Amino acid sequence: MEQRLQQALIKGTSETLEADLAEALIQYPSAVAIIEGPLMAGMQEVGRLFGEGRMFLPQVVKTARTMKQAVEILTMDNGQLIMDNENSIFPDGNNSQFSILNSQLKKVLLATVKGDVHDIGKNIVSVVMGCNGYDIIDMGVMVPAEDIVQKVLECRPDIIGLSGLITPSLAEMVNVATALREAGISVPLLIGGATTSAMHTALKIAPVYEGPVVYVKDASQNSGVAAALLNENTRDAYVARLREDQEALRQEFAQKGQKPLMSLEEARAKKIDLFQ
Ligand code: B12
Repeated sequence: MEQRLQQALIKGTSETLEADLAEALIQYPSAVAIIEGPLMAGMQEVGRLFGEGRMFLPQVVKTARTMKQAVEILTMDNGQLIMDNENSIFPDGNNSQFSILNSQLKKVLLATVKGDVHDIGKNIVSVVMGCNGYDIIDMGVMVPAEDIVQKVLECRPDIIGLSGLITPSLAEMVNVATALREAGISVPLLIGGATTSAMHTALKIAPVYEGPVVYVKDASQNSGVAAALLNENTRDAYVARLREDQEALRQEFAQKGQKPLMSLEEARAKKIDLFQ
C-alpha cells in the first residue's frame, strides 16, 4: 500500500488512491499520520527526482494534483480529517462541537508568501488546524506583505502562519515580519515550509519582529505550538524558552563564523581528484 501510494504520487495518477487510502486508514492511527508518513515519503521522493533532474515541472504539477486529491479523500465534508482523534478534546473525536461551544474561536491567518506558488503544505496545515478547532483565514499563495498586514488589521487573527518553499521566500518572510512590526503588529508568527529552518528563523526573522516567531517543522506540530502560545498558563514559559533557544542558535552561528578558515594552499591540497 505504501509503495502504491508513493508510485501514484511519482506518476501523478489517482486510480488506486481511494482504495489504498482506505487501507491506510485501517493501518495508521489517523489521517495526519498518513499525510506525515507514506504521502510525505512520496513527496520527498518526488523532490529528490526533481532535484536530480530526473523529473520535470509538468510531472511535478501532476504529482501535486495527486497529493491534493489524497488530502481531499482524507478530509470529510465538514473539513475534518477522517479519524483525526489524536488531538481531540472530546471523547468521540468530533472537534466541530468545540467550534460551537467556544464562542471565541481562535483565528489563524495563513499565507504562502509573495513569489511562491507552493501551497500543498499550507493547505495541510489549514486542514489540520481546522480539525483542532481553529478558525482558518487562508489568503492563498503569492501574497504580498502589504496584503498580509491589511488582512491582519482587518481580521485580528490570534496567530499568523507563513509558508515558503523556495529560497527567495526566506527573504520575503523577513520582509513580511518587518512590515508587520512597522504596522505595530506582534501577533505570534509561525514559520513553515521546506526551505525554512529553525536557524534561519532565529537568525533572520525573529530579530526583526516584536512577537514570538516559531519555526514549525511539520503540520503535526502546529496545533501543539499554537495551543502553547495561546494558553495563558503556558504562554510566558513557552516564549521565554523559545527566545532562549533562538539566542543559543544565534550564538552557535556566531561561533561557527569565528572558526579560522584554512589557507587557500591548504584547501587546494585537499581537493578531490575526480579523475582518479
Ligand atoms: C510540488 C512541488 C511544486 C509544485 C507546487 C504545487 C503546489 N500547488 O504547491 C510546482 C510544480 C508548481 C512547483 C513549482 C516550482 N518549484 Co517546486 N516543488 C514541489 C515539491 C516536489 C514538493 C513540495 C510539497 O508540496 N511538499 C509536500 C508538503 C506537504 O511539504 P511542505 O510544503 O514542506 O509542508 C510541510 C511542512 O513544511 C509544514 N509547513 C508548510 N508550510 C507551512 C506553514 C506553516 C505556517 C506551518 C506552521 C507549517 C508549514 O507543514 C507541511 C506538512 O507537514 C518540492 C520538493 C520537496 N520535497 O519539498 C519542490 C521544490 C520546493 N520546488 C522547487 C523549485 C525550484 C520550484 C520552481 C522554482 C521550479 C521552476 N524551475 O519553475 C517552481 C517555483 C514556482 C514559484 N514561484 O513558487 C525547489 C525549491 C528549491 C529552493 N530552495 O529554492 C524544491 C525544493 C525542489 C528541488 N529539490 O529543487 N513545485
